[in-house]
Amino acid sequence: IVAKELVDAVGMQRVLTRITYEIIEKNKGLGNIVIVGIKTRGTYLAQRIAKRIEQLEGVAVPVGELDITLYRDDYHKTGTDDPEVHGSKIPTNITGKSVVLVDDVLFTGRTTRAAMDALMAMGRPQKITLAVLVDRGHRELPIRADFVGKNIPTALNEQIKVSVTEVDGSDGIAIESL
Ligand code: 3GP
Ligand code: 5GP
Ligand code: MG
Repeated sequence: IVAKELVDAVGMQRVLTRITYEIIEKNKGLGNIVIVGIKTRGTYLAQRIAKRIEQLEGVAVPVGELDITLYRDDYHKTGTDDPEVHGSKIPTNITGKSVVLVDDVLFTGRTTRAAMDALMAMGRPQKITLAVLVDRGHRELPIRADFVGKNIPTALNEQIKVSVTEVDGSDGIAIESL
């Protein structure tokens, strides 16, 4: 496996700060917003965005999480199986809210679709938007992100490695070719 660092810790911090400003701009007043991270790393990114919003705007934003995993663990092949929602912790009723979904990597779009299904089953959000740290392309559904950290075109045999301090001990984005 050959790994190449694309974004270092400082760069990742900048990207998250930019996404946070974009979310603030698109959600005037922030009173209606709920941030929902997709486990595992999306959860930590969601918490950081919420913390940054609080630092910048003085507004405490509710943060929730969805646990979505692939039905089978052969996730390097695309288009084989669909992700399933295994659990969720959403701190508030999302009906009427502007939900910002947060994930580390957007690939086929199937995880996002499963996340939207789960949210819709819980209530009727006024709006759902999507923030991702990396868009690696290869969509298989008509899904796009509203807030994108980095567009990183990949080959199917490449993989994006997202590290977050909370799980991996450091922040960064790397690309690995298998
Ligand atoms: P995450 O839970 O923090 O997103 O799916 C388990 C981990 O494997 C994911 O961590 C993700 O980083 C990594 N991973 C790498 N490639 C893939 C992929 O194609 N699909 C999925 N679901 N996870 C992948
Ligand atoms: P999708 O459902 O859009 O195909 O894939 C999105 C989910 O799979 C995300 O939660 C993401 O963590 C994971 N994923 C897909 N491709 C990659 C990748 O190259 N790197 C990492 N880190 N995660 C990936
Ligand atoms: Mg993920």
